[in-house]
Amino acid sequence: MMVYDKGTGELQNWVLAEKDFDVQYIRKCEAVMCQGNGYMGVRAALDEHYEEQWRGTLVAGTFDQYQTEATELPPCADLTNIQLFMDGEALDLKTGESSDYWIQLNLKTGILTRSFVWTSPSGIKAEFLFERVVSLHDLHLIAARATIRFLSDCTFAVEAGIEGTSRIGDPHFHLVQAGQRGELLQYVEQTNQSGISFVLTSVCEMKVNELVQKSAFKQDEQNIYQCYQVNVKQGDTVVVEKRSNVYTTRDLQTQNLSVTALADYAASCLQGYESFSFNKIAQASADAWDTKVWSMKDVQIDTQNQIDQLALRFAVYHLTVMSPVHDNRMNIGAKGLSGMGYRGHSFWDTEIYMLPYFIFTDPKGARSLLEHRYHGLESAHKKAQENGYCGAMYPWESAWTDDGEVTPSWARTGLLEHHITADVAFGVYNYYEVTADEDFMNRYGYEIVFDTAKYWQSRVTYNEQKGQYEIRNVIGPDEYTEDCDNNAFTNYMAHFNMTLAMTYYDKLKQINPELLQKLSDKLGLSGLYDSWREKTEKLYLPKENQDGIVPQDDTFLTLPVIDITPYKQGKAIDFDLNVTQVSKQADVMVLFLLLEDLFSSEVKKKNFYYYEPKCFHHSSLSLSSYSILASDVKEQNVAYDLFEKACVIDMGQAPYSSDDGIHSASLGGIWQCVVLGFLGVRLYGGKLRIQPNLPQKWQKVCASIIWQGQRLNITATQDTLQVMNQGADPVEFLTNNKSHLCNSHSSVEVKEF
Ligand code: IFM
Repeated sequence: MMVYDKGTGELQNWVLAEKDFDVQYIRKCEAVMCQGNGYMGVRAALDEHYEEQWRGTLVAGTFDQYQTEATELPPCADLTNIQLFMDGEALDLKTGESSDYWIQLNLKTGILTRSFVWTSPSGIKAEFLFERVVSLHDLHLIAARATIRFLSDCTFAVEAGIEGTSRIGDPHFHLVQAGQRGELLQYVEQTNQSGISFVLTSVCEMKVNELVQKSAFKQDEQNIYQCYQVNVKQGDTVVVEKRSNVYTTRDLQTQNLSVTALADYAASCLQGYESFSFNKIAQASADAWDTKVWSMKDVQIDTQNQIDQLALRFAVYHLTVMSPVHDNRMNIGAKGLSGMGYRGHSFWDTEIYMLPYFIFTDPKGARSLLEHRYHGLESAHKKAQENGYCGAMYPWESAWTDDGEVTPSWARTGLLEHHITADVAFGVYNYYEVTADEDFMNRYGYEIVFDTAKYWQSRVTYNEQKGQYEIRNVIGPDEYTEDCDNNAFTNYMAHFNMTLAMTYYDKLKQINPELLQKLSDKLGLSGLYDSWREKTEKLYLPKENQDGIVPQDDTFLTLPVIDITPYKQGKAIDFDLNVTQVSKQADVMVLFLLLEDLFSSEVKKKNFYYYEPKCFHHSSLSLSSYSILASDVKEQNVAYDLFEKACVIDMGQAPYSSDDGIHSASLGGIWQCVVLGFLGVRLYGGKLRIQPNLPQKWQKVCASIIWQGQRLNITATQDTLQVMNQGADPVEFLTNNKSHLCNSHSSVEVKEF
């Protein structure tokens, strides 16, 4: 069973813990306690081996294709193993007797610890403490320490090294070389299809009562180890420290090095840490968590329900671990770097669910994610051409920038889920308005928006009878409704994309005609403006019907309605999801959130109560969207209830729910529920709006955001709002439809909203 918070005192609401060793939670723990730094994700696999484990270290961007399967992010050889033997018996918590078991992830420092007392089947007893850190200070570094205090005499042995055999998934690698390099172990392997070389280097040190021990080297076919064997007495303490690093030939900083030179470099970096104890490495990483993350991005909630605070920190922790924002050739996977689910691919999840967090807290990171989309334009052109369209049609699932569409062939989403192209353009708009980063727009943003708008004008089809343009044969966000016409979300977003292109076109004509000319020549924009105008004027945008309901698509509202309550309670689905008014996830709601001023509050509320009872929330993206919408229409209790449900998608009790990785979008969504929903921070008509709506159980929320380069500290209670501007320039914001000016280094208080 997951126990939520083990933290006390200053660490209260910082520690995610699991009591008892329970194999049915082993994989979920690996994912929810995954450590990392955006460069790599290291599942929290236990140091010793169990067949239930899915050990895995994933390095962002290192995709490979196995046979004809869709390309995926494969786990490299394992560096986390430390196997312990007492009188020849391997530490194995499934045997013997254990007590006082705890595994805990300290979100504040990023350190994973595990402690217990174990008595082997033959009666040897010891206390164990394992600690591990994946450094946020040096993105390539992993450090671990095992401390064993013996309560019996025995012969104690250790094997720790680099294992090619203990990982899951298809065979993606071949071994290039493995062996000793002075004191170090070094392992070089290469992906079979994409040819990426991984250089894994590791070193151990073992002390018995402070005395350093000598190790021996062992190798079997795909594994290399440092081994120790000593006789220990009751009361002795053994400390094993293991340091490892990971480099690949895809790394930006070392991309010009040959594999041999990279191996030399990796070895020298690890030797550079020779004088560094685990404590030093862990401290440097904890300091990085403090300066890069918590001192800037912690959202503090004064709540009757402490789990809310932990959930928020859990989300921010994972948003850090999962996001390769150090490299603009990479995007965030739907399971981050915490598991093999969705093969490491990126979806609309990035722009709609994770990007807002980066836009408001780490604009540089947000820019990197959008630059990744810029680098994907070639692939998007290819997809458009293959489908008979113009411009840039983004792949529904993407991996490496030039891999193109990587949705597995059995999934129809790759063929039909087209809204992602407009979602990317929306991401550009959102980023630009909040950051005012003109340099990004000049280099990348305008081009993305024009190119995607070029696609949409070729994608729409004219319905002679109705005298309107339509978008037929799509899957909208609700993936249970396959192949529909005029999905409201898709149509409105396509309209938004083309309108945005016209707005930017007009703007550039005035302020930067040279750039407009350059882009026009490059993209062939001539004549497109008229096409955008005609198509936006005549594109069918489904309006609310006489009951105030915006039809999700042309047929959804005509389908039979069924009560899905029994199915939500566990009844097996025994009807066709595609021809019933049921949805997998938020659809029309996302439209209301992104294009909020197109619909009245009354319409939003009616639609919320129409669609929510028909929604299974089978996608982890769904609950947060519904929660924010409920906040928007002032249904605070409902919003809070949905938020709480979103919080337990990964952190909750269900044993296998996150085995193949955490749910990235849901974690971005949790942050959004609080900051965009309850705190009411929004981009509204190009302005910053802050309209708090705290749940009853909350007394106060404090968050820090960056608006157009100025850092704002926002504090809201049930009836007051305080905005403190730490920046050098004044910031204007809207609350209660009134504009407030917050001068540099001063604060504004608003009462009664
Ligand atoms: O992008 C989502 C989609 O909306 C629902 N299925 C899972 C995908 C990845 O998270």
